[in-house]
Amino acid sequence: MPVCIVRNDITKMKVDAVVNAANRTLLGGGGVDGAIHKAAGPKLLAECKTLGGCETGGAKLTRGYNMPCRYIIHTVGPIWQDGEHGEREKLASCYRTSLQLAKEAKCETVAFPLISSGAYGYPKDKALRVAIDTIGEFLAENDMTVYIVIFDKASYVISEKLFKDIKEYIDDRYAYEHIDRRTRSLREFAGYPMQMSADLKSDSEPTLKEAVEQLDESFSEMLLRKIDERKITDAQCYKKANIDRKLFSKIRSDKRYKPSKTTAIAFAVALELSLDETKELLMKAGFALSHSNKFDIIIEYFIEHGNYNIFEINEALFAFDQSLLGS
Ligand code: AR6
Repeated sequence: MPVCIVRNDITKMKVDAVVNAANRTLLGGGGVDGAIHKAAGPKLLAECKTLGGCETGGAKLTRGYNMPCRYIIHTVGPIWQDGEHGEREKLASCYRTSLQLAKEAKCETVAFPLISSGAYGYPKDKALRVAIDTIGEFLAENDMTVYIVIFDKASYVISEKLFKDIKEYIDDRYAYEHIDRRTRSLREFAGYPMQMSADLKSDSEPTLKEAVEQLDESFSEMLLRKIDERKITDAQCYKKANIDRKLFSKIRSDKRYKPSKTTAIAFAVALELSLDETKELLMKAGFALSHSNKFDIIIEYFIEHGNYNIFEINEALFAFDQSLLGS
């Protein structure tokens, strides 16, 4: 997946380059910086001493030494004051400069910590937004897999308001599901045939017969048709879906390709499908959206709110400990 948020210790990441949240001296410190120097060993400090420091928003590259990565990219984030002192631009520059260095060093995989969000005090939700937006802009033009590594046990990094909104949405839908289950047992008891979809409230859901008829068009065919209808290019679609090019080519060339559920939803989001169209596309891949799991309800929340920003959706999924969208 081109951008992936993971919970891990960054010193354990097996990637081409790990980014370090350093200070202007580049001579080590606490937090991630301390952990990276400890894991890489004393030769890292020896190389850092030759670099002559680094300005805020800049980045410098060293070898990885005892770390599992080939390179360490040391970047210096801004110290948060009040958000009115150019903090955002300086932080975005850290991501841009580091990614540029990684590209020049021919790295295919890079892992970032949430720069500035520890000792430098940048609010975590805002820091994550800058990371995701800036990495997203870079990936629109470049092929690379970028991990954002979150270390803390803190349950969420999205804004409290969004977290609360989604939580309420989930709670409401879970309640519906209980009614649904009751309705379903009553229907079964009364001898009504079961429908294919998990959501029995809507009369517009296809019957089994209709569903079988819809098998005529496969997932891959429907996807390609929708791309044409939306008048977007393949690349615009798979990039917006956070899917890598190789996987997209596989889907394009294999009419009967069976994607994972997260991949199928990622395409629905990239194509900005309505909820009904999303369900249709999912059905072609053998999946449904149900109210009995949080993942599905979160997806529904974003589609219902017309928010098709896959990175924002992934932030929310991450905050609720769910699988992320993409390949
Ligand atoms: N893996 C991933 N993330 C981590 C790890 C780890 N092993 N350890 C901490 N974090 P910080 P800054 C998270 O303070 O705010 C240093 O002393 C942490 O929870 O490391 O840019 C430097 O020398 C937080 O979310 O970096 C500078 O003086 C994020 O990494 C100063 O701190 C960044 O926290 C830089 O401050």
